[in-house]
Parts: sequence; C-alpha cells; structure tokens
Amino acid sequence: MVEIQTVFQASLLLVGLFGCTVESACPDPFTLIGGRCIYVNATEASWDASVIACDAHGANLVIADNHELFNQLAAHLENNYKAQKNFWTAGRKKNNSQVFEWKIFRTAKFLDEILQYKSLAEMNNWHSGEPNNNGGNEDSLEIHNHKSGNFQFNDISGATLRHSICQFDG
Ligand SMILES: *[C@@H]1O[C@H](CO)[C@@H](O)[C@H](O)[C@H]1NC(C)=O
Ligand SMILES: *[C@@H]1O[C@H](CO)[C@@H](O)[C@H](O)[C@H]1NC(C)=O
Ligand SMILES: [Ca+2]
Repeated sequence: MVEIQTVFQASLLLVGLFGCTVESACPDPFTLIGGRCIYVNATEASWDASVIACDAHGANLVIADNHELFNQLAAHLENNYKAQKNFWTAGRKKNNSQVFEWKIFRTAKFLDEILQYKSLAEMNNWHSGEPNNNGGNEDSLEIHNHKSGNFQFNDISGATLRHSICQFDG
C-alpha cells in the first residue's frame, strides 16, 4: 500500500514537472485569444496613456483587423468584462485627416498580415451613424459594447478614459 501510494505520488510529481515544461503560448499577463496574445486592462486611461501602458509590456494596443480575432475578442470581453463597455484599440486618425489606420508602435510578427488589413475599412464594423466625429475631435477608435453584447467601433476623442486592450506580438 505504501509502495503504491509512493508510485502514485511520483507520477503526480512527473505530471506536475511535465506541466511546467509546457511553454505558455503568451507571456504574463497575456492570454491567447483569436490567435493573438491579448491583455485587457480594466483601468481606464486616455488613448495616449494606454499606448504607454501597453508599451511597458512590449505591446501595442489591439489591432482588431480581422473578424476571427474580433469575434473571439468580443466573446472574451462579454464573458469577462461585462461591467466595462468601452475599450481602446490601436485605431487612430492618420495625420489629423479623417482616415483611420491601425497605429503600430512596435514591429509585430503579424506585420505582413496587418499590412494586408491595414485599412480599417476592411472590418466595416462601425456602429450605425459612426464614425461621426462628434464635436470635431474624435480621433481614436474604441470598441463599444452596445446593449445585448453587440460590439462595434466608434470614433471618440483620445482624451476620453477607456479600458484598454493590449496585443503582444513577441
Ligand atoms: C493598466 O492601465 C493603467 C492606466 O493606463 C496603468 O497605469 C497600469 O500600469 C496598467 N496595468 C498593467 C498591468 O499594464
Ligand atoms: C503626415 O504629416 C507629416 C508632417 O506634416 C508628413 O511629413 C507626412 O508625409 C504625412 N503622412 C501621411 C501619410 O500623410
Ligand atoms: Ca463617434
């Protein structure tokens, strides 16, 4: 009996050791979502401050450039951040023009893919009536969780305090 128990404990130990050697797909505090390493920061901040906070992790704000990623991200936000309704993405107006682009501060391993999807129009995921440049200073792109978990884009001033979504690309 003692022997059997020892063997049992030894195999548990082996499972534990083996488990530790399996590399996590994403570094802390990121989680694999839609094939990307994503971290949602529930503290609200301006767009600029959020860029800096992501950069401290070696990350950009999320480049929500394809539907697969967007849908999985929306499900993650719906399941884990129900109380939060607005999240920063890397979308920003290009050179104070009316054209939004994904603003990438760090070279990303998904850069080729991002270049393919560089135009934000590819997503065509604006809430109806958006972008409306309300007040003339809506220069940044948020994901807004409309009632009933309907996630869509809205343009809004970068000075607004929002939760942020960081994307780590290694
Ligand atoms: C979360 O965001 C806040 C505000 O930008 C920042 O001060 C804080 O460092 C961030 N936390 C992490 C873990 O990135
Ligand atoms: C953005 O503005 C800068 C400075 O005015 C200019 O040099 C640059 O060519 C512009 N870039 C684009 C993509 O329009
Ligand atoms: Ca707007």
